[in-house]
Amino acid sequence: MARPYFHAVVLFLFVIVSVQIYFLVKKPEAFSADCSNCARIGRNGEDAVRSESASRPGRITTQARQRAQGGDRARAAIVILARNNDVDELNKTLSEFEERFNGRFEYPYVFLNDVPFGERFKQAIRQIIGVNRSVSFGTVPTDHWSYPSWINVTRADEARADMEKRNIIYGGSLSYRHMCRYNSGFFYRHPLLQEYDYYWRVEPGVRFLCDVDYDPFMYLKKHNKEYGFTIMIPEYLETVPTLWKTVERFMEKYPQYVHPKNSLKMFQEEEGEGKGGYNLCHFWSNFEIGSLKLFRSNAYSKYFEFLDREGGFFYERWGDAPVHSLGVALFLPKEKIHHFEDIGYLHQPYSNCPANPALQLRCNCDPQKCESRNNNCFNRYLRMYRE
Ligand SMILES: Nc1nc2c(ncn2[C@@H]2O[C@H](COP(=O)(O)OP(=O)(O)O)[C@@H](O)[C@H]2O)c(=O)[nH]1
Ligand SMILES: [Mg+2]
Repeated sequence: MARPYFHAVVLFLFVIVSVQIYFLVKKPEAFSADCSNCARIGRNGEDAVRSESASRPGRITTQARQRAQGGDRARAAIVILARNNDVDELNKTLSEFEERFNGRFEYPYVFLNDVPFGERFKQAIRQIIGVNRSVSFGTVPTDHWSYPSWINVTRADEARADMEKRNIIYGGSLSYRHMCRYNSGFFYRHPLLQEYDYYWRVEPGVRFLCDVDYDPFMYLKKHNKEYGFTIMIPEYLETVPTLWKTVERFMEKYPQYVHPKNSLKMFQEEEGEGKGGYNLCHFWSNFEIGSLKLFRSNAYSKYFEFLDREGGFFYERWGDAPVHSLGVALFLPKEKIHHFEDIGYLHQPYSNCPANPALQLRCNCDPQKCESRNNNCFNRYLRMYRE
């Protein structure tokens, strides 16, 4: 090769290599493939995350994100039963939930509805959580959200009219009853949930008041726990007058399903309270992080079937909270139930706020004004737990 040409080629190669080195060192994200979100997750994204997070309450740190995404993950989903017109409430709830937890862990979302979700809803959700995230939208099968054949519809109509007259909350609502029955015995059977082992129930409008910087699903898994709650409160007696008796009959008929170390005592009136019937306490099921194994078990299936045959979802107004709680109590020993004391949570009008300063992870709540403690139901749980 002639000398001038040789120099030109060497110079050309030098320039090419220098440019590549410059981009690799200074702008690594320019080389990562198919990454629309690089400012947040690229190697150089650390600064972007810090500066972005400095102005926002959730503060997703790079270390937290790496820890979250590098560690073991559970087969788990965030499950949200919602209506098409819940978009505004979901916007607030999910923005906070992403900020506080799921922006780091990126667990998939499953939205369920008794009617198909409209395009507007789906687009709004994708916009809130980001188009690169996993989200699915499912419709509830009609027979999971309608009267079963054995229900006397006239009797159900009369019961609703009567409860409405007595001003019982949601007493006159048929859709509320379908919702409670669905959450009690069907949500975990939805085809979109079949690939998961754990779920976190989230409702439109709820708030998450503290950062959650660890994976609660993995916590349950590692500690062999199956049901997690934040708040316990008493149920309205008028909505469940025969539920306890029905559960007692279930236990008589199917003693083989009741766990020998069950936790039922927690829900039973003590001396001085009554005659050993239901104390009306329940885990407030608008928040749940749990294993789907419990609900898919033969024991729970038989239990739900037994309750459903009685018709109390329609002739009374059995809520999914007492139904889940009594199921949990029947089939799980206390060691498998977990109080997520550290998860700051608000579903009007009650909240949970960690009292222990060590658990106050950038919380936006006041433990002094927190109803989840110092109520009879939670105290009952604590006493049982410590026994
Ligand atoms: N798709 C659908 N979701 C419902 C319906 N009724 C209630 N839900 C959902 O069921 C959950 C509980 O309902 P909510 O109105 O919050 O009841 P509350 O918490 O007992 O006052 C929420 O996730 C609602 O979005 C309904 O008719 N259709
Ligand atoms: Mg609610």
